[in-house]
Amino acid sequence: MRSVSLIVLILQAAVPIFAAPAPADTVASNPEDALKQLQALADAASEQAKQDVSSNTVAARAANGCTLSNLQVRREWGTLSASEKKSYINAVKCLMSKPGKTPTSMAPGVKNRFDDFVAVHINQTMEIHYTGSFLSWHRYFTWLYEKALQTECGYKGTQPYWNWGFSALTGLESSPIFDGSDTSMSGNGAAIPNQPDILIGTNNGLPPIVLPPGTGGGCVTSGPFKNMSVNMGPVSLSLPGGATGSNPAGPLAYNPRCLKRDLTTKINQRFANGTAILSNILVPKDVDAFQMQMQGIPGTGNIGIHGGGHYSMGGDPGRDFFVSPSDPAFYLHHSMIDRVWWIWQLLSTKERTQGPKAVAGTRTFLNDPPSPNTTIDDIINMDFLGAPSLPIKDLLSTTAGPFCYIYL
Ligand SMILES: *[C@@H]1O[C@H](CO)[C@@H](O)[C@H](O)[C@H]1NC(C)=O
Ligand SMILES: *[C@@H]1O[C@H](CO)[C@@H](O)[C@H](O)[C@H]1NC(C)=O
Ligand SMILES: *[C@@H]1O[C@H](CO)[C@@H](O)[C@H](O)[C@H]1NC(C)=O
Ligand SMILES: *[C@@H]1O[C@H](CO)[C@@H](O)[C@H](O)[C@H]1NC(C)=O
Ligand SMILES: [Cu+2]
Repeated sequence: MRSVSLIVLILQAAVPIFAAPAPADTVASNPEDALKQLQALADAASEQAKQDVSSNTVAARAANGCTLSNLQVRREWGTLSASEKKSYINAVKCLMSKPGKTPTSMAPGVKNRFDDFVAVHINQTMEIHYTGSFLSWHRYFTWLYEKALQTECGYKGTQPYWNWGFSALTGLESSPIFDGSDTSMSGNGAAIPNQPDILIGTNNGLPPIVLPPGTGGGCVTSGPFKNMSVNMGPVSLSLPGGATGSNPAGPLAYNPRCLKRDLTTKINQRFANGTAILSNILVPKDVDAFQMQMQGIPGTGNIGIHGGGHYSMGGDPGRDFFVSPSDPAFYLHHSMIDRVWWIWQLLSTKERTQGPKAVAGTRTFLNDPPSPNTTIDDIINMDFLGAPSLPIKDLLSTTAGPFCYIYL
């Protein structure tokens, strides 16, 4: 094995035609090597998706008009130009300035169009995490957000993603997403010294997971979103020391406060480094194992790449399972979650994007209370977002159903 891969390496170095390496199927333990492997897998997924679109094998199924010429390409935040980043930021601010569609009687805390998305997520949290709909629900949600930016705020680009593997190497504070510059999604919160550890999972009878505090903790002080108002929640906010915060007036009540962050590079490095991402793609062989590894298997002490991204942003609402989309960086995180799923799916396109094996799990959070298994015919309903309710089977391919996009 070793000598074969050595020969492959030498060939790659010497002969340009071998420049795109066939993705190896062992997980590199060095995060930088793993990130290269991950990119090779993403490149292969792009090629596969383009072939599917041009031969219409997937698009024909939904007859959705997805072609190579209208295929949208989502890119990593750090690869966007300054003006592309600013267009995205301005579109998000535009969404925050438009009226919401959710009736005030249903959610008094919705003050703008951005908040519509927060409210739907809060309202459905227990049916969309650790359930069979987790991946497809968040794919549809992130896409609807991208569409709102494009159609309601004139945004010409696509939804960017945050590759956590890069920020694990540089540290969050100096990453292009969180460096606090006017081309970032805003930076850290004001530093609160001597914060105690964060304890999570204290109420499920398993040993709690102890996470270190970050370098911020207070209100965000820099960048485009330093003045934004978080309007709903908290609902289930992990606070330093193991306490949980919630608004007694209710999850959808109006409770304006600053956006807080507590950037915690150690959490990013421990749970969402290049190796962790690659392992989530190469190790699980079915969707049940895939989505459990991603969200963290209770009792293992691992919060997965999904939890790793959320908890490394920290703060309020970053550490609130329900209210997390009220931090605008949420959508860059979930776009990466979707990209990981997309890469995994295209390793075995047919089984993983259609048919009963493409979903697993039940309709309730870790099946508590017990509920029926999720099926591909289950309907995803976005309440007041004004989007059609769709069966999961329409949300399994990024180039079928309502979708027509790939990732770089
Ligand atoms: C919350 O969910 C319930 C049950 O599905 C629904 O009737 C209600 O309209 C939802 N409210 C919001 C604000 O999304
Ligand atoms: C942002 O907040 C500061 C401090 O509260 C305030 O002085 C400033 O006017 C606000 N700026 C905007 C654009 O809302
Ligand atoms: C990368 O993540 C994995 C999985 O969480 C972890 O076991 C490993 O220690 C991490 N590697 C580094 C260098 O932090
Ligand atoms: C639900 O899914 C589990 C795990 O795949 C399976 O063992 C079980 O038989 C399914 N239950 C029903 C009622 O189909
Ligand atoms: Cu979520």
